[in-house]
This record gives sequence, C-alpha cells and structure tokens, in this order.
Amino acid sequence: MARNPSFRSGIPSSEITPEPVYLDRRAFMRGATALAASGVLLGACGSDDALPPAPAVADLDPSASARPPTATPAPGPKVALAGPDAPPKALASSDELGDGLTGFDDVTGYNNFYEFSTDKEEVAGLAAGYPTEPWAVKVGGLVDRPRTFAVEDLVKQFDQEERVYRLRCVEGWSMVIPWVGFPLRKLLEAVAPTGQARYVRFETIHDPARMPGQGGGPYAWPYVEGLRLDEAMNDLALVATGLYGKSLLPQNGAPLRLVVPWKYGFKSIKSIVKIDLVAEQPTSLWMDAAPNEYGFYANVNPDVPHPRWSQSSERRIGELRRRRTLPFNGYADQVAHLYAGMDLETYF
Ligand SMILES: Nc1nc2c(c(=O)[nH]1)N[C@H]1C(S)=C(S)[C@@H](COP(=O)(O)O)O[C@H]1N2
Ligand SMILES: [Mo]
Repeated sequence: MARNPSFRSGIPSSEITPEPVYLDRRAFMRGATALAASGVLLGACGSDDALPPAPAVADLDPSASARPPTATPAPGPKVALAGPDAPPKALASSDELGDGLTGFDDVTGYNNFYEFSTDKEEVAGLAAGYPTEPWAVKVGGLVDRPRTFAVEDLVKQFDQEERVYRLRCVEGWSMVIPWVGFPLRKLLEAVAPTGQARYVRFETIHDPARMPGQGGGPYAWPYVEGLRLDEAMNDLALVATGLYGKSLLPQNGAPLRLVVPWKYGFKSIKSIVKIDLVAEQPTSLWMDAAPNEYGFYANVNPDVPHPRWSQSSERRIGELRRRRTLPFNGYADQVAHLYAGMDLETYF
C-alpha cells in the first residue's frame, strides 16, 4: 500500500465526508481549531452528497451487475452544436450498457467546479454569464508545431461527435452524459509531440477576479491535471465542447474541457487554456492538496477504497438504490491494457 495507513483508520463509513468539506475543514483547522472540532463543519455534509453507509449487496440494483461490463461504445455520430435558443437534445438516449442519460437539469445543476464554489448546487448560479468568448488554448512544450488555437477554429477543424459517457466522481456519485467533442488525440497529433514527450499537462484558466474560489483555500490554483501520453492518445479521451447537443455552459467547463471516462471525475479538467507536452509526470492540484488521497492515475477501481470511504458502489444521480462500481468505470476493454503489469494499489 502506498498510502499512509493512518488515513484508513477508524472512520466509520457513516461519517465520511466528501472531499470539499474535508479539505475545507483541513484549511479551516489551520486557522481556527476551536470550532473545527465542534461538528459545525461536519454539518455541511449532511446533504445528499455525503455517502450513506456501505450498502448490503441486496440493496444494489441487480441489473447493474448482470450486464456485460465492458461493451465497446460505438463511435459517435457527427454533430453540429445547436445555437443558444435550441432546446437541449441528445442523439442517444442511453449509454452502451443501456443506462439512461442523466437529465439535463442535473448535468447542468449539480457540478464540481471549485473555482466557483465547493457547493455543487451553487456552482451554476455563480458561473452564469462567465465570459467564454473569445477563448484560446495554447498547446506547446515538447512539440514540433506549438500553436494557439481559437476555440471556434477547433470546433471547425475537428469533426464534433456525440459520446455518451458515464462520469464517476471520486465522492461516490455518477451520471451518464451525452458529450459533444472530439478525441484529444487529434489535437495532440496537430502539434506533433517530440520523442521526449511522455505526459500531457492541462491547466484551467486563472481568473481570481471572476472566480471566487480562486481567492483562497488550500488549493494551488490554477487547477492542473495530467495524463500519460498513451492515455491521452486513447480514443476515449475526449475534448468536450458541448453536451446535450449544445455548447457547454460555464458550470460544465465552457468552452472546452477534458473528459476521461475511465478515471474519477476530477481528472476531467474544465475551462482549459493551456496544454503542454512534458517529460515528467505533472503534479495535479489534487495530488498537491492530498497526495495520499488523490493519485495521478485515479482510474475508477471498486477494489481500491479511498482512504476515507469505499469505492465499491456509487449513487447514480436520479436513482434511489446504489449500484456497483465497475472497474475502469466499465471501459476496461478499451483501457486496461494501458496498465498491464502495474500494481493498481500503488498507482492509484
Ligand atoms: N477546473 C476544474 N475542473 C474540474 C473540477 C474543478 O473543481 N475545477 N472538478 C472536477 C470534478 S471533481 C468533477 S466530478 C467533474 C465534474 O464535472 P461536471 O460538473 O461537468 O459534471 O469536473 C472536474 N473538473
Ligand atoms: Mo469529482
């Protein structure tokens, strides 16, 4: 086990705290120890994103485990993003496992985007009207053809397709989202990585004047994430520009964000302004904040618990019963080979 065993000790599953509350509490305790122990802050996790005790197997939706877990999704059809007045519409109505789409209102109203708020139901309101035009993403580092792309050019240059993916947050909830976008691989090929490039580093916009969450807290802003180059080149890794047939809204990471469906949601970095090909493994914002809890790989894995809660099941937003979490979030057929020979507890 790579992690400090003290993180695993003695915390009943009924009292586990979702990451924002926990990390905020850590930061808070640095300044004011008296209140921290009082349970005032623990009270904040009484909302439905606090995980209930681990379910008995009988509580799990039996159809979830009966399905073949690793069917290959068909490549998505080409789509054009609809204008702002068009109603949100997806071409598909379910994912390749038969799971229905999460409703548009949940996808756009229940968000992790700490730059705005750690309260998932507050993000959309705070992000409303965030200016995302014009927007450019600078792609460089160890590449032969560094280039700054305007988003409107990216959308024209690369065919936009719909991809229905499950999104599994490390906190234990999940959604099924009809994204619109293009494979990250196409963007990387356009800049021609050199032989030295081994990882890809992504950076979110840094805008503390408009993003209240960047004004403080325990985090090393801007938000940074990373992938190994072969992970980034896998066909599932998507640059999303829209969802439900429309351009992304600010709360979902407009105008473009990463979607890596076999990894916990925090790897799917939003509102990207910079992408660099690098030689060394990047340190993500989460690795910096809590290295024992959030690893670089962060592959969805029901067999490797988070230090403070089990990852064996999840709450699909809109469903009552918890369902089993699938290895690699159900995408093992496409990605398990990337980790052949690696100990997935060490490289969590
Ligand atoms: N820049 C940035 N990207 C981010 C986050 C964030 O706080 N900031 N949260 C991550 C987490 S924890 C999740 S689960 C997903 C949520 O994406 P969604 O709100 O579009 O469902 O975004 C990820 N990307
Ligand atoms: Mo998440």
